[in-house]
Amino acid sequence: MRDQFFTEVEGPIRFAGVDSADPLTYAVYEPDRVVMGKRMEDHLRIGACLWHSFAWPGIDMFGAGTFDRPWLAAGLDPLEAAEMKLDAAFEFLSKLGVPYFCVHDRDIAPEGVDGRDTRRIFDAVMDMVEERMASTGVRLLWGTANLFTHPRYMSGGATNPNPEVFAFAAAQVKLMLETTQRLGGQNYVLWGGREGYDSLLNTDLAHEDRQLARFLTLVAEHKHRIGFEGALLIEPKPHEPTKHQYDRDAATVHGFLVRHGLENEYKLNLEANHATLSGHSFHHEVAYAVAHGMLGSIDANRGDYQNGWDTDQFPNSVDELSLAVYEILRGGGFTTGGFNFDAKLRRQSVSRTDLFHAHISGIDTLARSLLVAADMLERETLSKAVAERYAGWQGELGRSILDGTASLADLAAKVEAEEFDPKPISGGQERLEGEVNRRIWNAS
Ligand code: XLS
Ligand code: NI
Ligand code: NI
Repeated sequence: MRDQFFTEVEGPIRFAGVDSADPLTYAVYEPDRVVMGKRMEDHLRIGACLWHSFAWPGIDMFGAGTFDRPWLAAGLDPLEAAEMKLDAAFEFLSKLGVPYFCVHDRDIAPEGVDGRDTRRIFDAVMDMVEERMASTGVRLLWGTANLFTHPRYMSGGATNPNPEVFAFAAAQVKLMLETTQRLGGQNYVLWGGREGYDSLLNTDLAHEDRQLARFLTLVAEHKHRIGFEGALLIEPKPHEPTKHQYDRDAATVHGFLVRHGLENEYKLNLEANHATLSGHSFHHEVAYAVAHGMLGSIDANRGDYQNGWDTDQFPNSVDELSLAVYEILRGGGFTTGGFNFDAKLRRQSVSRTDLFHAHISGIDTLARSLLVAADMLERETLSKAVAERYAGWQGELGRSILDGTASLADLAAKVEAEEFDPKPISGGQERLEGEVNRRIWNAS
């Protein structure tokens, strides 16, 4: 493995505290620091993604690639380009000092001239990945298949009107699921970027619903057949690239899974920017998943308050992330999941070293949010107030309602007999907002 693409950075990046003048150090992230009985690294389980940082040249709808990424140059032999890309990626990951990475099949193994050639490239590339994982110790948080870039998928993979495309997508997922297992991946993710529609005028909604359910059932069956021990995760997003995507948000995906008897087969991979695109806060999406036992993993990033698309910026707000991390901790923390930086540089951040600055700042934001979340949990900043607010449900009336013994008529009779006259009690939102802020300002 060559070690030559990030020569400005010595690595591995070390913790040096908030007062360090060196931006290529961690200000808060200390992998071995113990927080609530667990190492920071084991709480956060940080990973970097290979798509935005290594497979995207900095193009946008109006302009050419701006980044200095020699492995993406035109005219290279696909295997030579793949090898360079993997060398760069694994040099970056080990210098950054994070335990995991995430990848789509097509980020590193492009399609060849025909099916056989595609398979030849794929096998050779995955051997290279395996070697680099072994030599660096970096592990796979999750693998996934790209079912959205190639024109064959323009009308969807699982929800394509053509069953041959469904079969093609199934074959691609089968191979990538098996490869994720071979590489020791902790999860397998399905993001349905084109599982949706652009126009209802040409779409059979009920048919596509059945197709998607069948696809997810087949994937779950195959997981059990091969004995993959990781978790299957679905990543919600409301739209982009299609106008409407079936996996809109956590609650929609959860409802779909329940409707098709798949709720024990899949969990959720929640992305901050997808939450805000769907009109929710990221805190809401995480809280929903935790409340229903559906939390799998997180794609860490952020949107832009002025733009209505998936800008995938690096997270920088402790105020927003602390509450999401709080929910994760409250739910017992990650099992197979972690924080994957599904985030990309701005197109003007052309230096390769910018990749380090972006990840370091995002990782420190997460680490700081972890400290705040742990502090809130230990001090019962929110849990006490919430428990008090619902305390009535511990009494006889509350229990009789929830265990189903009280009928509507029983309740009506009780209201009359006992002359119920419940008085409004303050929800105390501003007080709690102030208390959360105190933890954000003071946690250490
Ligand atoms: C795109 C998604 C994608 C998934 C993996 O918006 O975030 O990157 O995480 O396919
Ligand atoms: Ni994502
Ligand atoms: Ni995204």
